[in-house]
Amino acid sequence: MVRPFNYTRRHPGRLAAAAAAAAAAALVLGVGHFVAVFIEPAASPFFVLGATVVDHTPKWLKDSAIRWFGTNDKVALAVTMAAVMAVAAAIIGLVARRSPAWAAGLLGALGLTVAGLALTRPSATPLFALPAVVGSAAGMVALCALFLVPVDEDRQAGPTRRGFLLALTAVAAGAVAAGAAGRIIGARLRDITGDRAAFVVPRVAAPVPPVTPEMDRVVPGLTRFITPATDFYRIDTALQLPSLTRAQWRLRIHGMVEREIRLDFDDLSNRRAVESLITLTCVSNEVGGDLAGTALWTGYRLTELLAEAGPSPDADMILSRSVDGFTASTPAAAVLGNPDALLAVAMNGEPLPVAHGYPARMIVPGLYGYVSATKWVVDLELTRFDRAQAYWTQRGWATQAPIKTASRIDVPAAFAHLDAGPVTVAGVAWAQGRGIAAVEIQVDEGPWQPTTLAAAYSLDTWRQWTWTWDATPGTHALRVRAVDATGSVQTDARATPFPDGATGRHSRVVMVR
Ligand SMILES: Nc1nc2c(c(=O)[nH]1)N[C@H]1C(S)=C(S)[C@@H](COP(=O)(O)O)O[C@H]1N2
Ligand SMILES: [Mo]
Repeated sequence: MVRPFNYTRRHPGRLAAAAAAAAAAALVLGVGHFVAVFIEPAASPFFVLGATVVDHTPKWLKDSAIRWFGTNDKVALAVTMAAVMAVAAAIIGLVARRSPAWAAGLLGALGLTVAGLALTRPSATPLFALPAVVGSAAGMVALCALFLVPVDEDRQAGPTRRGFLLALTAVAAGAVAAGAAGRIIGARLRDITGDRAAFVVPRVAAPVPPVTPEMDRVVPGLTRFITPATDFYRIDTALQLPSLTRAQWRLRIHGMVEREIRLDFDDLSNRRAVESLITLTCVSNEVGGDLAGTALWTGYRLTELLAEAGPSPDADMILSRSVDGFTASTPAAAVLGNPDALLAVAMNGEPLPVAHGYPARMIVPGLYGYVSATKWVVDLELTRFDRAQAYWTQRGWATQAPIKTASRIDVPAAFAHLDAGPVTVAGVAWAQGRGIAAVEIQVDEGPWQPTTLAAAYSLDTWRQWTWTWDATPGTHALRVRAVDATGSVQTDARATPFPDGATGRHSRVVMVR
């Protein structure tokens, strides 16, 4: 007997079919991740999908993600993606029970879509499509192998449950092995810890004044004046941290300039290094939130670097770009007139941590990070606000984004149980560029009372405040407000972070017995 097609279909249950399709989909990602190691990590289908989601997440959702998950918004993304993939796999699995060919076609189409998305990534080359293409081919083969069994005419061997389980295990194991191999090899190929460790932070001719104990009170629970790099908040769109060695790094300054210039890291070391102490703040910070930190930044004055290129007076924006495609639009005036605006290479005396921009980032006092603090910066373009937009401003966030006056209660903790009598209430307040003149506190609906301010370091840094409260039994609300050095009282009008920073007064409820 001659059969036109000497394969027969397996008929796994619905759940088993979904599991098989999930394994095939995992193989697409695993093999794709492996192939991407030899091209560029950003080309991994895994990161392509994640980055596409991140780039298209509406602003309200991005904000909620930060609110709900804090800096763990990337974990939230991974969980969401896994859920979406599980649904897609279930659909493919159900199709495969009827037609393995159609299911393979569906998987292939999804794979090609990812390949197409890969080509739209900011740093994409044509090779970026390859990981998804190779991964999908592997996934399609696996899917067919899971749902079709060759028929052995002589031995009359048909599909068995055991055979299916073996195939399923093999595909899943293959997916994990390929992904893990990709991770390990990738980590080896792109390990920059050595490069970072070998970097000697440049010495500055004129160190900034030291932080004195009057500026940095030590009170349990109160934020210290300088934020250690390990505690410093991290916000960025990077799913995979860029790994850029100093030797690979270049900075191009171009656009509306007299002469385009390109600097490498050695060029920097011939220039004068300076330092400044600056409180950096994220626009996504909620009232009372902790997306702010103060560090000593060492680097090179942006005014001096830009002067070498000769910026046109018509340029009102500096569009900075990171190696992973993130962009920020900084008002040129905020940089050109400010000697503390830096191309920073060190944080608190150490090379920048990779998560904070190694080997170089921007720091501009007084502006929220999304318009000023590009990490892994490789490109500065002098341009105009009527010609260009940046990552977040394209998504509706404000183009002018000076940091708003804010104050926060660090201690006591929310809903703390306290004993009646003297209680230390303390926190920090900031109004970069203006400075903090006073911080006041209100208990329930009582009068606003002055707190004791720690000594000011500069207008661009936050200030600690402390207050001793004679707590009386009952449930009380403590509320804080700051007055900036221009005399403006921090508003109690509630505003969301979108589009230019949250406002409102931080309050905490405590129980006194
Ligand atoms: N390359 C890059 N730089 C970036 C971002 C980013 O997503 N990518 N986010 C910006 C934002 S929104 C903020 S608040 C600061 C945070 O800097 P940090 O992570 O060092 O605290 O980095 C800015 N620089
Ligand atoms: Mo931010």
